[in-house]
Amino acid sequence: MKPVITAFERSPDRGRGLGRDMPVRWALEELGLACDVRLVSFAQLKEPAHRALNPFGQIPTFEQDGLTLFESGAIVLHLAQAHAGLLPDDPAARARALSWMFAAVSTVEPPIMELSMLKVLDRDKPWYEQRLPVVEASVRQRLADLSRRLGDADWLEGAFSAADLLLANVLRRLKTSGLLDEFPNVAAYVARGEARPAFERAFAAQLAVFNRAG
Ligand code: GTB
Repeated sequence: MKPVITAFERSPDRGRGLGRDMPVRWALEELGLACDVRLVSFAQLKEPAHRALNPFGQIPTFEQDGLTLFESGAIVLHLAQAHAGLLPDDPAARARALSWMFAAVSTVEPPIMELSMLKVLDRDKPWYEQRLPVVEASVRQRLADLSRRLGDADWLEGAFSAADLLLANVLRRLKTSGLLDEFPNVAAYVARGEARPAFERAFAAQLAVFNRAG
């Protein structure tokens, strides 16, 4: 059976592909797997039927053959383990790729999300101008570390893997911040990810949802 994933009926990012359905869509496209997408409203997210799929009442979810998953990173990992093509065959390289997958969602993403949320929610706060450079500095530190590690490599562990997919997906959120431009090799890494045909198809699919909703 085709998997069913959930995505926002009307994404607040206005089709910029910043919702967490994006890495799942991207992974499915990389693997050449079709899926059905069930669109949910904010109200539906918090209803018992959706909470049965994701206890936190969030997108994305993944259902296939009786298996229900939540957390975009876990869904991408499941797909990468179940199908060849998104993780190295060599056990050590595979384990290193997993380190990077966890790093993407638990070490790199938190300061980036903090920066996004600060800019969206707290611009009017009296402490905003003091807090902004502090959070930007923590993002900049992660970018500097990534830049040093990446060097002139195209991808983290040889060929493109699920680790690059998750990391590039997380870094995309910085595109309008100006911070990525300070690290040209990291900016080029993100651009390489976005240039992949699978990314382009996934991006177009989520944009079509936004355009359809008007
Ligand atoms: N760690 C979880 C995962 O990776 O799956 C996080 C899931 C998550 O945060 N889902 C968000 C959600 O369902 C949507 S993606 N939120 C609804 C709620 O919690 O009630 C986060 C998101 C939302 C909006 C934008 N945006 O507008 O730019 C970007 C990202």
